[in-house]
Amino acid sequence: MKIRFNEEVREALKNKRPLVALETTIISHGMPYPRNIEIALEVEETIRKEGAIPATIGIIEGEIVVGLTKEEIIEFGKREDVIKCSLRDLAYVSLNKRWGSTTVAASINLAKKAGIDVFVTGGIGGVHRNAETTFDISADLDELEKTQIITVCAGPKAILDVAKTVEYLETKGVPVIGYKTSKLPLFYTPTSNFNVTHKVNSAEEAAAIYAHQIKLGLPQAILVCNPVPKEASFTLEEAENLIMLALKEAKKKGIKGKEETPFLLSKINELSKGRSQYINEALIINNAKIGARIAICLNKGQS
Ligand code: PSU
Ligand code: MN
Repeated sequence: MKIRFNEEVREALKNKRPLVALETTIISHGMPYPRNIEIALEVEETIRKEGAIPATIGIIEGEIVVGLTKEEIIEFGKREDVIKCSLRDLAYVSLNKRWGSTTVAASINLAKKAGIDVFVTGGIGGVHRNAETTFDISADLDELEKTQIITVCAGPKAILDVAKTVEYLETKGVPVIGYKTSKLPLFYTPTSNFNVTHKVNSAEEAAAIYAHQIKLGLPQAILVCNPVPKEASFTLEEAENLIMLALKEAKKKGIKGKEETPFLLSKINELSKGRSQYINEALIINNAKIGARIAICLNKGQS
């Protein structure tokens, strides 16, 4: 399979330096312009400052790219014809030479093929509310089952059915590791009433579990859940009120399938007058820091 790398990522792969993969759906469908661009670049800078190398993944005119250039990231943030690509969309978008942003599912698939062991995002997709009738379960979950990679997030998004998402991850054998917490963070909130599978107290510990997961021949990803900083978060009640309002709007407008997550995120942002975007920014930067530290620890262990 042909993957295009930028100079920085190619060098890092060659010299076995610590790499952190990043997705592009959060840029094209997760954050409003122009903050999407500013944050995507700041996330990359945060990773570099920690001493690791960022590799943002996307599809440009059909070409699979691991490690977008700064100009390409800006273009991803500006264009309105970028297709949100989960696994099922990759072949079509690639063959037809379109621009595609990769979700968690597509990004971890491509990151692993490129030889990267750490991936950072905001929140993963999961089992949607009312999945018992809609069957809407994000491909992110099944890909986490199949892809050995550390995925750092701020927990499943609270717009989901969290209880079902947690059960689904258990069925799939994906360990949900709390970073310095034994309670599951829910994206907008640093804590919840759900327990994580195990808690780690450091990046070293997270890297060690992953290394051991590989040694044991377990194919799954390790999901590291890093709570959003408390000073930039909603309370559980605030989040739930906003989510209920946004879900009602989505239902009224008949929004479903791949449009649901982007719609809810932008509606919640509108209803909260930009506060949810502020939270989203804080948590992704926070995840980038931890992801970079884990990548560095893993790299030390491997060399
Ligand atoms: N979390 C965010 N913003 C996002 C997403 C997650 O804060 O834009 C994206 C991710 O790319 C994730 C996708 O993989 O939403 C899930 O979409 P779906 O529920 O349609 O599988
Ligand atoms: Mn879906």
